[in-house]
Amino acid sequence: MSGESDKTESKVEAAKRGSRHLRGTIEETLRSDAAGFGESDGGLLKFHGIYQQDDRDVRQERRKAGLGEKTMFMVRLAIPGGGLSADQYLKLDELADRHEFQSLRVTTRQGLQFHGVLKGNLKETVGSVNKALLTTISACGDVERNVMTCPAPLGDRDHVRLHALAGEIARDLRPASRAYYEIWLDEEKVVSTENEEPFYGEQYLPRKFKTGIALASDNCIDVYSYDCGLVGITDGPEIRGFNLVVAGGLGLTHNKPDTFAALAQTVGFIQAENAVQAVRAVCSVFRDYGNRVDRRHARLKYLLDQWGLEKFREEYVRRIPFELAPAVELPRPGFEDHLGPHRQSDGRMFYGIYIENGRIIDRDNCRMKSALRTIMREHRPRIRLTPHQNMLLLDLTDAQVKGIEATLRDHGVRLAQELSAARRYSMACPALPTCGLSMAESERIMPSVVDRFEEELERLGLRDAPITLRMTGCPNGCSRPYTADIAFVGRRPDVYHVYVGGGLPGTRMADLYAADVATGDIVSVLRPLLEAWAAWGGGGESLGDFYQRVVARSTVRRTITGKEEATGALVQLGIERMSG
Ligand code: SRM
Repeated sequence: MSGESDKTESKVEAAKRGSRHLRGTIEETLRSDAAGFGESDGGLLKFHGIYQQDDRDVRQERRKAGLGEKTMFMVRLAIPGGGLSADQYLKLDELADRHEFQSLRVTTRQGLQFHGVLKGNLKETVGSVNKALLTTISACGDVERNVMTCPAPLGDRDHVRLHALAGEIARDLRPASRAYYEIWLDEEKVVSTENEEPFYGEQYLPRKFKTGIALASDNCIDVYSYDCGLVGITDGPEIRGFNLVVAGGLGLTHNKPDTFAALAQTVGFIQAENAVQAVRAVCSVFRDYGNRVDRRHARLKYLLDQWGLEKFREEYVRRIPFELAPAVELPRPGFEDHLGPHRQSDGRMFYGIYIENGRIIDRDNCRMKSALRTIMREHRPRIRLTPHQNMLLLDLTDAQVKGIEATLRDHGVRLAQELSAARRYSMACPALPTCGLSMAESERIMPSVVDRFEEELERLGLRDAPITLRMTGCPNGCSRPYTADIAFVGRRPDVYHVYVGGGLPGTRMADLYAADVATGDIVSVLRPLLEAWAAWGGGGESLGDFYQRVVARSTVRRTITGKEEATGALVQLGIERMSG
């Protein structure tokens, strides 16, 4: 299927092919005394929603003591559209206490993660997740990942349809192999594994494949960052159809210019009833033509780069039994984080809680985990996790909203509507100590970086000006840094590349603004730009828009009466050199 010869396929491809549809020797290793899994089973575990990691905080110390790594696991749930019930949440909350990190973490794709799961607890954890009618299957691995959609429960037909569709796509592209159920849920073993995966085949996809569904008016899911996106076009309360966008992706490798982040491109318009088939067909092009030799290039964006949009469209059209119409022209989308209190169209309320970097944990000054547990027990709301690592509670009365706010305050949790824009829109990936790819801190230092920005923005009168700050510990793009107004991307311990010029609507890539900046200099390196933004834009436009309009487009020298000082400041401070 890959179109590549066996001689050149990557090691991961060989491991998948020899795995009997994701079984490998996972079951044997689980039963053994081994601390962890070997390389090829480690790769297969990802399809089951499990990453083998080690505690990097103690890595050196253990090495010096002649000990091996402290092996532990991250377990990720795939939750289409981020929807779960209060009972399900309470079960997960309880499970989290059994693991080293005693936390739950909302991910940037509306999933949830446990960190610090020990090998001996893996089976019980996965089993308990399934008992709660949730799953970890295909949360990771070379398959369709968690399908995202706007979490807002406005009660309108269009939003209901989006959530139903996210579930349908997830089910349609879930691996068919029974391996997961045999290993984790003790189901009877199938007699023959031949032809067990009619869609994926024995090698699955060349790498991960991500899908998101947005409405044209609100890109809160960052739809242009994924392999496949459906942008909903409404006709009154109904979704008429979708613009199909393909081949976005944010991962790149420092100093390897042949790797890049890219926004998805628009292929055409499809009728709503064809949406599941439309996504499946995009996925099948990737399955059949994606790179299986070099995993660094194994994303749909590299295939599109090689083919061009026309060739992709021709191949795509050959695979679909429905019409691909010309795309509908769309204005720039809006962005809503949906936090705070909102009225649903059925008259009830929903309420968005800000969770700093998605980490649900009890700390001295903010007992988020206890607050949420209390709220779930008392109010039993439906839940939607958001693509910005936050949580919405649905179907509430006005009195319940008041009660929820009181509980949050009692536990030291700040309400979203009281936060600065900089904090409310910020995101960071987990990075150290769990992520094996991380080169620098992210989640652990982001709160203090935001503190410093808040001070600076307050000083400039920009406290509520629209700005999104994102941080990652490496260039893989997990908190979607390249679509942010400002992003810090880890290079090595305490050093980051600084990117500027994206924005919340998610339709633009940021530029590399300053390379190799020490953590301590992160604010000072941006101060001239922030000052110019305050003087020129007055914070009325987002920082990214200001940067694109004034700085990147080389309009620095444009003289606007009364703004010469700011112009001078920009030129003087070297911002001019970034133009063009
Ligand atoms: Fe990611 C790998 C965490 C969203 C691009 N990502 C990883 C791993 C699993 C590290 C590893 O492979 O060993 C990280 C685990 C850290 C930990 O300790 O938990 C990790 N990624 C995350 C999460 C948890 C970040 C977060 O702050 O929430 C997100 C989980 C989402 C989910 O529920 O599925 C997460 N990762 C993303 C996104 C953003 C998105 O999809 O919305 C991206 C950029 C979009 C894209 O895919 O292009 C992203 N993660 C990557 C990549 C780069 C892929 C590439 O094309 O090169 C890697 C590296 C890899 O896969 O080899 C990666």
